[in-house]
Amino acid sequence: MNAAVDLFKTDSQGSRLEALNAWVAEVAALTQPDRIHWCDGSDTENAALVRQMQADGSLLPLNADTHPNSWLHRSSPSDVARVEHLTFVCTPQQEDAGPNNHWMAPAEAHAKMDALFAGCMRGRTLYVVPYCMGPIDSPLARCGVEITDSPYVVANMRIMTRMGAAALARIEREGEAGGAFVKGLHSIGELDPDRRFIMHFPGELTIKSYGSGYGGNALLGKKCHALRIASHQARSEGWLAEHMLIVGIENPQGETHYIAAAFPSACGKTNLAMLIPPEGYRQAGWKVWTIGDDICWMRPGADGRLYAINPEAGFFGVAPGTSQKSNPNALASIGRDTIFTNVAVTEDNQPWWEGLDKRTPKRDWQGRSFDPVNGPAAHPNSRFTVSARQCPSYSPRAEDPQGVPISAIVFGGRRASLVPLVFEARDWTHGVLVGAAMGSETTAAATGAVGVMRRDPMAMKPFCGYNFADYFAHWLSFDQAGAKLPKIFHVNWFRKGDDGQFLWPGFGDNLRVLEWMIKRVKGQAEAVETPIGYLPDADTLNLQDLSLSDEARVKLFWFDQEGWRAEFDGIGQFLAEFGARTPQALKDEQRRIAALLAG
Ligand code: GTP
Ligand code: SPV
Ligand code: MN
Repeated sequence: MNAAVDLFKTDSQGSRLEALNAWVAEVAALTQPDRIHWCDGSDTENAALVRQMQADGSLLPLNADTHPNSWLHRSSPSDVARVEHLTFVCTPQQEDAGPNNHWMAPAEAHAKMDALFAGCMRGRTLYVVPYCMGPIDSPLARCGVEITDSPYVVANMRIMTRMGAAALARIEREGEAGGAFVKGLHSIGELDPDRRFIMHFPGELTIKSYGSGYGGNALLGKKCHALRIASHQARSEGWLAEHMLIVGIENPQGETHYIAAAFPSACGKTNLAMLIPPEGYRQAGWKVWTIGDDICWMRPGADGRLYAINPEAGFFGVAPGTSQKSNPNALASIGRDTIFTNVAVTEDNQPWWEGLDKRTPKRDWQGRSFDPVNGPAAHPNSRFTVSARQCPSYSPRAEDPQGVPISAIVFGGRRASLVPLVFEARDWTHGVLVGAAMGSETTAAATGAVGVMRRDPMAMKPFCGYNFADYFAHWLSFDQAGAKLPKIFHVNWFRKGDDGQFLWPGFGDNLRVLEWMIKRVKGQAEAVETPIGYLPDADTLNLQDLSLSDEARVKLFWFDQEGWRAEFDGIGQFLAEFGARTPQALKDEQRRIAALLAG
């Protein structure tokens, strides 16, 4: 073992892999922890961590009768969401990060971060967290090691990834064969928003995150590795790392189609991934299988189709709005062995959030006695962390090392007006434009204003680790001879009527839209051709047993030429922001449709 590590009390022998030991030693020398703990992911280790967090108050036990082995964590009130303005992609050339990312030169970023990390773990334990994104035996999976001083992060990483001894063994095997693992260094620091940065060094497969303990800022396997670093790796290796759920739809004939869907944060991925079919569909024998709810890694298989895995092993889901009615599978998943972050609690110490039920909570997310003048009881970005295995609809195919074949890719956002319920892209190039042109109203998943419409290509605005123009080109490059690519669709569950209410019931009823897509994939449904793509005609989408208003029946299926003309001006301006790097094929596609709309 490396000599520098011996300066500290360690409770294991470290790794067989010299490169890993050397990195841990280097980080320990910088951060000066009192102890080093190599995580094995065992139940014993987790129980000890939980005991320790209970003792220091960072985990509060919830009602053990209703929610066995479940915990509440209250984060620092100024640390409740991803911080996009403090998130950087550090490439040697700024153009490689693109206008879609905040950029800092690597040397400057390292210097800034190393100054923050210097001595920051004094009095703390440094945890070495080996993890694998994807099934341990999958060729599509990739490994990383997160070093953190937060036991809460360790406990969450254990649920969200394949963490511990098996991951370490794969890292050692791959390392000895010359392969690399992603290095993520994290400290909660002082949880000071003025001393908080999330830095990515894609060329070095390195992440440095300081000053936050929350979600995507701190669980480095998730957005930092599986999207920002992985998107960069995927580009050079010929695959895609996407902010997408993966769901399997089994029809009454027993045939399952897998659909991958990209919606921005807090726009319905978890809900669609765990959908419960409407009554009539259930009786007819439709089933829904959850593969993943947030991230999808896909690559072309030998047969030309795209095969996808969920790199995660758990769900870090939005709590507010989750109810027996909206998402019974999520509710069934979180009845035990769950970590809740920033939810409220009831009189008898059960977790509670807005939209759960009619009870009045006793304490809000900050532990104050609940008073509506202080705002919602649960923070709008409060979350549950739970193993995917606890989800009743979790698909056995989620553990398939080869992944599942994707029949359709869906893009969508929150659009109160203009955008119809569903339309289909003409071909792959048009589909890439549909993804690139996505817009959505912002949500509480990131700090900043809520409800502001912004362009969020492929739901990757906060997560693409390189220039969007190159990313669009990478997407276009999959259209090759022999490729059997999925059809591409766009949906909008969030269209509002004149009264400001949603026109579409959403949730389980979204299956009606997925059924239409599958029929289109099989060449079995009619559609109306418009300049923006194919729309269902009102009788090919099954609206049986739905009480839709007349306004909904019109607006959900309406192509508003006038409105789309203005939208395409906006899309043209957006693509122009990426200058000469924007692929010509994408600009041509935008112009072709704009010309049709003008006619
Ligand atoms: P991230 O985990 O942040 O990436 O979010 P997500 O995309 O998984 O979003 P999620 O499924 O957690 O939904 C976020 C919010 O949207 C919740 O409050 C849901 O109740 C609401 N929502 C989800 N699906 C629908 C829908 O079909 N219609 C409507 N009206 N609301 C929905
Ligand atoms: C998102 O914001 O898209 C999330 C939550 O899934 S976080 O893990 O914080 O990124
Ligand atoms: Mn997400």
